[in-house]
Amino acid sequence: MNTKISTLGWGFIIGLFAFFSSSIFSQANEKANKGKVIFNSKGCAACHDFSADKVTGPSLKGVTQRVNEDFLKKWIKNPDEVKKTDKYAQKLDKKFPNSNMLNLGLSDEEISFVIEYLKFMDQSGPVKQTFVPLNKAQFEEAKQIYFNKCSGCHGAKRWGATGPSLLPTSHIVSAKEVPGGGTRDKGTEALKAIIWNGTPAGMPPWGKEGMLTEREVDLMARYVQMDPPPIPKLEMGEAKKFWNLIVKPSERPKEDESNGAYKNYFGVILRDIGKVAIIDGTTKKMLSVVDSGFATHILRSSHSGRYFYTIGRDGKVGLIDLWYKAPKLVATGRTCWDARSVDSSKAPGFEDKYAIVGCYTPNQYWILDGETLEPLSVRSVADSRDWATNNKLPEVRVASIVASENKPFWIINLKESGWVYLVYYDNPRKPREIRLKADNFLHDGGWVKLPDSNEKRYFLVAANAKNKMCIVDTKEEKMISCIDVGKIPHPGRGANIVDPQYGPVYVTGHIGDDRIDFIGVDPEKYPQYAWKVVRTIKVKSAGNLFVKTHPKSKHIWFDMPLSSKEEKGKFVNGQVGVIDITTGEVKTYIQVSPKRVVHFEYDKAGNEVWISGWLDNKIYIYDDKTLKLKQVIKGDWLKTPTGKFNVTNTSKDIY
Ligand code: DHE
Repeated sequence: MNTKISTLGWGFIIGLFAFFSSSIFSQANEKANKGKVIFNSKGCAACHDFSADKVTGPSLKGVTQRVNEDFLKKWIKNPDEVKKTDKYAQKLDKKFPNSNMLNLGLSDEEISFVIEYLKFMDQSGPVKQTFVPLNKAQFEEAKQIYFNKCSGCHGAKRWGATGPSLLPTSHIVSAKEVPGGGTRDKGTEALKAIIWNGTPAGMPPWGKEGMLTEREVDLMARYVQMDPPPIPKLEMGEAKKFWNLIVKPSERPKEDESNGAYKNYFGVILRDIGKVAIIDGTTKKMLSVVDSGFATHILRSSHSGRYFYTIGRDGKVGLIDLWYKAPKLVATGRTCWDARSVDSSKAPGFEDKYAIVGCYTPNQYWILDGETLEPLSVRSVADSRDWATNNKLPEVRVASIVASENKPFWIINLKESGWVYLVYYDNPRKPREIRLKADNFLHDGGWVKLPDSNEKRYFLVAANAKNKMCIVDTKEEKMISCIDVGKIPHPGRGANIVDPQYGPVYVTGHIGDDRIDFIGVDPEKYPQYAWKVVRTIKVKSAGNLFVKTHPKSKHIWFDMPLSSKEEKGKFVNGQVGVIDITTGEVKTYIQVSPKRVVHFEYDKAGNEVWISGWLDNKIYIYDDKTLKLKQVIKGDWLKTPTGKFNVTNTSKDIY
């Protein structure tokens, strides 16, 4: 037999080999490509890349050579299970305390694609990311989008807070405290995927949900790889120019024209049009719509309930007088470029007298006259150093503020530095501060209300990126402790109930965890449970923002607006859950809307629960007893409702 192979024959064999190997290669490539899509879209890229370790997670460069494939499969499939026994996994957990490897619910096939991608990345050379910088006009546009949508979580200077740092290169201010950084290492494609799809840790799916277009996502992915712009000052002279007293107190109604109806009014934020609607909670009629600043954030009531204070994300503050038949804006001002909090003075002798505005930027707070909004004094908090390390910080924002009903002070919570200040306002032009150490990234919180007392003594605030709740004793003016809860606690103002087993508890949900935690809050009658998580209820999804109850109710309502979980191709963020206080279990889930719903408020009597259809421009009113839908409020004026504030519940801190 002639074993000689002709040149033509060799050519054929080589061709055949090339065909098979290229098709094997392209199959592998195809799998790796699918893996890349999963890696970017399911949130892996939020914590990992292929350059250096991040504070959020290890570099994955060389991972398929460091650990075997079997481990990788099990680890990606169910990290919590692996962590129970595997020493390597436990070591990883300790090394990266700012993040938990999450169970992303991937199928075996999806996991195999991700591993193919990891192998592919291991075989390729060092990753060099490049990006196309924005031109001036694009930069300005992106700067505005960043301010509108991103800076709250990631910081005006992009050093990170609730969300990771978005600086072009890694920066660590105080060891673990500022996670992430190094957007240039991540690269445009991974950043676009994260912005588009969101992450399981609570970043909303901005693109997928239609809140940013594809073009805007691309702009943002490139913007965060460029250096952040500087932030200008806003001082007394300028604030005085912004101040506008529309109706002097002496020219306002001498008597309540609503005949007491205002006590059941709701102030509803119409977020995207920068307005607030006042709705009569009894007749459900809209009474007026007033301007209130860009993406208005919250409302607070004065102690008497006569006035609503509004605060816009652009730092515009407003005063609405509810004694008018059609409630009216009577004063406005602007004291910050960026703000989230406002409150009124509530101590005896100071009712309705002063207001405070906390700024995100510049890092300061203002005391204003409560009936005119005239700026009285401003105090910088930029010098507040890290509570633990005493390091100077690039940014210190004023987060939540609450007013004491006993003593003339507000509690203000400094986000980045982790300090709580009790700001005495009895001398408002020279406020006195008592400073208490808590923990970093203080955000929202509320009062503890014990069933048999009207005294509000303890205040709980979330140190959200530290996964803690911190407890302030305002009587003793001291910090009790900061306790571990689930990932990224977000109580809103929280919920106070009496648990059948553990006595009085304060309830918080979590942005980054599918759990609702109950914290024991009665050190006198239930000392064994005080300041401990006594009950954890597993819920359908992470991404909770608000919980709510009422002293008359047997229910706690919780939403999931930041959930990126899908059921049958639909987000669950249109659902809310209801916990039965008597059993400590989830009683039911209610599909309120096909689209995202957020925030609850009870009416004055505690019979109805109002829920905002954020994206479908409706307010859904449920009967709290039967859990049945009672009424839907809609109208041309009702656009993107978010927070809702009942006058009685807000002025008296009932939650
Ligand atoms: Fe809020 C409360 C900050 C995003 C709706 N929010 C608060 C408080 C702070 C805060 C500090 C507590 C104020 C207080 O008690 O004095 N919120 C931030 C952010 O930094 C963040 C994470 C991002 C941002 O860019 O602003 C943010 N908040 C949101 C939203 O996306 C929400 C759902 C709708 C919106 O406004 O865009 C939203 N936040 C609210 C509401 C409250 C709130 C309704 C008041 C809850 C209450 O019942 O009192």
